[in-house]
Amino acid sequence: MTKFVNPGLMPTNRRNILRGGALAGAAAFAAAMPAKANTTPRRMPVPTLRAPAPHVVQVQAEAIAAATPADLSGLERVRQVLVDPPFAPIHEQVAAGAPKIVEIEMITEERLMVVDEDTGASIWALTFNGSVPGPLIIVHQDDYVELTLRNPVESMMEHNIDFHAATGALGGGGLTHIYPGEETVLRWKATKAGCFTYHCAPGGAMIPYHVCHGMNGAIMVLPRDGLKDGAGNPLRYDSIAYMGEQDYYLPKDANGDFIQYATAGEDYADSLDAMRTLTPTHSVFNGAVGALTGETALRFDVGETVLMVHNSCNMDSRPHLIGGHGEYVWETSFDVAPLTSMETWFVRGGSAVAAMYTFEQPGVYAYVNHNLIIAALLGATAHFVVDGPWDNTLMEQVVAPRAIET
Ligand SMILES: [Cu+2]
Repeated sequence: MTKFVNPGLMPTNRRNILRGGALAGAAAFAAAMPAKANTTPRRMPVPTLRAPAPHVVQVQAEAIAAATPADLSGLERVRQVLVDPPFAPIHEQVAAGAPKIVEIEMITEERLMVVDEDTGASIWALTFNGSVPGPLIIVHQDDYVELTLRNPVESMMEHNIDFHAATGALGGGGLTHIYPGEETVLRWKATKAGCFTYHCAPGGAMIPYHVCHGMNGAIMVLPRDGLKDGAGNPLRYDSIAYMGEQDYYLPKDANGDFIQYATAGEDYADSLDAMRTLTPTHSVFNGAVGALTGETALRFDVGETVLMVHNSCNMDSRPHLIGGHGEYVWETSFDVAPLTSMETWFVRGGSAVAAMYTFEQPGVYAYVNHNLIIAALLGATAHFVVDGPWDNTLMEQVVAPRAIET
């Protein structure tokens, strides 16, 4: 296997980056190393998206050094304990009191994950807190998010985080590059209300590589007075279903079998070749085929109102709830009136969307990407199992299937 980015699979660290005379950023690292490592001729050149030029970094550093210190001493601090998807952290739908500093912690964890049990497809996933997608964060508009980001010493790679909800420094990506064994703290003000994606963005080809290895998630920034319909009436939910749609590009060997790799990063060159096809081998909800079906399907009751938060960091998606609807859909921002009575809505690649629905019938609902090839063949299907009484006025099987009389 070609070991292009990480010859000998040495963990990336600040020391070996600097020894290569390169800027922080894995694309620059890759560019500094190929003569020794690239034992197999590459079919395509290394992509040209690069780390910022030194003078740009210097200008930003000088501006930050000259900035007036922010006095947030009067703000209350609260800690939000993040939880694994598809669940949401404990939160209030309407903010109590003044804006707060919301402290959160995330670990950049590199871990081997099974993508499809039927084929044995697996990936050394790059994750926030060990899950794909990363955990859902929930704050209110004008709160401050204060993230402690840690990269375990066992990691192979540099990581960072770009919050689409944040303003400046590449969404925080420019201020959060951490190597194995490092941590950083970033605070930013949530000025925009809506659902937003976040993702790792180390630089160059490493950006899609990390994103397509699972390193993305969503933050929901609620209006301080909660969600509203187009007439300004309050809208409240009983529960949240948080789903991340993840496209994977898993390399195959000459026999068409998925290749197993020994450690994170070993698949780098093969993955870039697979990604250049723009044809995912899998596109799944919450990390793996069937992660939200069967025993792990989401469960609700008739009359329950669920807010479906759908993150799609890389590919466009068109979610549809088979047997139900998007009663209220915020495709863009919570500042605008929600779309209503939607059959299928749209998630722009690189964003997260919220859709609200109150279940009226029991049974199984399939939440799918209504590119049905992606749903049925690549994996993007989740199941909602709903309990409660059946309403014959909404639907009734008047005649069960029977032979046609001749
Ligand atoms: Cu990363």
